[in-house]
Amino acid sequence: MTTSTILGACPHDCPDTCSLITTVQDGMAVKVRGNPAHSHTNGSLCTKVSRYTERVYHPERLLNPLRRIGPKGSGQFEQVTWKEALNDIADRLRVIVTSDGPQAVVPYSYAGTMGLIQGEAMAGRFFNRLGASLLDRTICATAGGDGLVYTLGAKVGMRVEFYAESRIFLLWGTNSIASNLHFWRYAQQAKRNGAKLICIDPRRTETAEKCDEHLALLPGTDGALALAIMHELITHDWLDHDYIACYTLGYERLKQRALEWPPERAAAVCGITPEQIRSLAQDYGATARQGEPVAIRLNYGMQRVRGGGNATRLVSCLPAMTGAWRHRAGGLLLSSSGAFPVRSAALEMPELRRDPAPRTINMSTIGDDLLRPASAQFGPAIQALIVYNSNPVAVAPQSSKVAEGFAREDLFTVVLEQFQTDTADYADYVLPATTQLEHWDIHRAYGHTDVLLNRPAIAPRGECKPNTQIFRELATAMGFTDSCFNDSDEDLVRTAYGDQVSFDTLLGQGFSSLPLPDAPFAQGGFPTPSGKCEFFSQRLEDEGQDGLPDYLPNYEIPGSSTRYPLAMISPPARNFLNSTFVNVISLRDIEREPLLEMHPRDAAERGLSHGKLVRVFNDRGEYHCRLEISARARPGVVNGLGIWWRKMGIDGRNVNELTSQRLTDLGRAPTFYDCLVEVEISHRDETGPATVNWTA
Ligand SMILES: Nc1nc2c(c(=O)[nH]1)N[C@H]1C(S)=C(S)[C@@H](COP(=O)(O)OP(=O)(O)OC[C@H]3O[C@@H](n4cnc5c(=O)[nH]c(N)nc54)[C@H](O)[C@@H]3O)O[C@H]1N2
Ligand SMILES: Nc1nc2c(c(=O)[nH]1)N[C@H]1C(S)=C(S)[C@@H](COP(=O)(O)OP(=O)(O)OC[C@H]3O[C@@H](n4cnc5c(=O)[nH]c(N)nc54)[C@H](O)[C@@H]3O)O[C@H]1N2
Ligand SMILES: [Mo]
Repeated sequence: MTTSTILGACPHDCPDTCSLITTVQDGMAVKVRGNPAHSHTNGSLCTKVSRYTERVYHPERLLNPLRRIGPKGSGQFEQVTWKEALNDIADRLRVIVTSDGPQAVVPYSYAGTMGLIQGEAMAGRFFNRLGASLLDRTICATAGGDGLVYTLGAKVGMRVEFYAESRIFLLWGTNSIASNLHFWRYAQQAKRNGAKLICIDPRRTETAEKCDEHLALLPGTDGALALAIMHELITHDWLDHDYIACYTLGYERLKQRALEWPPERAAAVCGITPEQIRSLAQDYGATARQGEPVAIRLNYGMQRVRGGGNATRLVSCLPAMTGAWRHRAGGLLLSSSGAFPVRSAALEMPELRRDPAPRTINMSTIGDDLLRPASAQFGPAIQALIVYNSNPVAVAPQSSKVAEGFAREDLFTVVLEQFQTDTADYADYVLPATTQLEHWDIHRAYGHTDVLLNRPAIAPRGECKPNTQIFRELATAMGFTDSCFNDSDEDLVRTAYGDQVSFDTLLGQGFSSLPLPDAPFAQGGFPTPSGKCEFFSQRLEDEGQDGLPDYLPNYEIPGSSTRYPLAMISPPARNFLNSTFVNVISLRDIEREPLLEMHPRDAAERGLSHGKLVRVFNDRGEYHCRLEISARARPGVVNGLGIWWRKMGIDGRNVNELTSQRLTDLGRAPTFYDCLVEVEISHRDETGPATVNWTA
């Protein structure tokens, strides 16, 4: 028996990007564990990824190319050879390019793997060479990301390890224990050192429970809360006047706006008490005024609403007002991804593109866009869709439209996948893709600042190929002879950072820390046009927007509708990663089945009892799931934890049946948590596919 260990990187869309050690015996991966030498991973993995081998050797892994034989969406396929599949796909694409132009072909991908190589490297080259439409990858983070860029200048912030030294610690729109587990260790260290932890989240999450305080505000009201905190900072003079004068822009104007937001006004909007706001502002402001470090961990949960970009701008003004940035344990972090010097153009080669100004399709409105006819404004109707690293039929908003679009008989759809997902069910061809244990990759992170290398631990299963190889072979089948399609995955891995990161270090220990200052903005130096923290943004003003950040109410304001009196949010279930892992039986057993959490008062008003099947509905659609009467839900807000595969839902649908395709103020992102619904008893019979014994 031969045993070896291989260093890798967790590929999943999570801030933690853990360093993995895979044990291989006689060519089989038998165990995946966290690397103790990597400080952020600290030798432990989440429940999901510690079961990674269950996913890799899952009996339902796709191992051969498949061609559709039944109606779209029916999931009926026959096995074909790679040669047949690739030649036929190339023929079909050529016909579409000839008749409608290359922009009728659309790539659709997100972060099924966060690897730079199996992500947009060879795929980018292929679509650039083809001249396909561009994809605006907005589904997760662009509202907050743009908010940050307009205020701080980039997606950068505090170093995560220094949170352990902060005194006041705000966990804002983040369920760290579920979705950023390795960060929670720093929060616990801070707490042991005497820090106060305050959670700002409509849901009483496992994280909120463990904090010293929890403000359960209404979804989409964070901007109002931030303005009221500013009001208190100003009226109590908990400000760092020197920092404001030297390193910020637009303070006087922002001050005028903030003074319009006394705690009473914000409390009425947020659905909390003025005392809660005063106390929060005092904890944050007075502690900062004493020269102690105060830190904010912001996460993407608070920017999935109409005003998500502006709310992010407002929150990210706070550390500059208080001078929190002076300390390495003070400031804010939403995402660290801007710190990584990735050579995207060298990977994706936009110069292969002949048309310099192609159209862009927004992935968040794929439902409407698939149903749009050709027009002068839109360009050609979408005729072909090539999906990889994503499961849009389950994860994109307003999924009835998405499924209707995917069901178009005249749409040619290719899906590169590891599993027969909801999206794969609609494919004309399903191409089997390797997992992280079977291919090379290199990573950046958004919750720390280390580069990670992933080496293949085992040979590809069955006939699976890495995404890169599939696009290489598709390029050959299309007759593209450019030499860039000959680059191996190892070549690409070395290209990603060039000589900015030592490859020997990566090969030796699996990771390499970026050389960064401890306190990046202690003396200003923000990567904005002015070099200052921009409370006022001339760039936004020039684009016709409000140069000052403001509170923008939701499209669907909680409590504003008598027909749909409940606001619904749909944050992640702890044991799934978006819609990934839903088919891993041991994890699904923990999450049981799709459910909706509701406050006891809202349940009583509707005569609903625990464990009943309910119908959740609005004008966009309906969805049936199990009711969980729970103290995790605040009055007026229901929580539909996601993201289940539709076909595992009780009625073959999931929570995105109810979400809308309306976009955020900045970043053109979806508004998943800006959604009103009503709930009533369901009269469906209870024998749906995912139904389990509720009392078990
Ligand atoms: N286990 C697990 N981990 C994950 C994921 C997963 O699906 N499962 N998803 C990954 C992905 S894709 C991402 S983008 C990251 C970040 O994942 P996100 O889920 O975006 O972020 P979280 O940080 O968990 O924040 C979600 C929290 O925000 C709260 N929230 C909802 N609306 C509001 C609001 O209006 N205001 C405030 N203040 N809070 C609100 C929710 O109740 C929830 O507790 O996590 C990643 N990690
Ligand atoms: N209602 C609601 N909807 C949401 C959210 C929410 O909070 N509420 N969250 C949103 C967010 S934050 C995000 S990021 C999106 C996530 O949406 P997606 O990025 O689509 O994420 P997943 O659902 O995990 O699907 C990723 C797919 O990629 C596949 N995959 C993984 N690795 C590889 C690979 O190497 N090659 C190939 N070919 N395939 C691979 C996996 O098998 C999986 O099916 O969902 C969004 N949708
Ligand atoms: Mo995400």
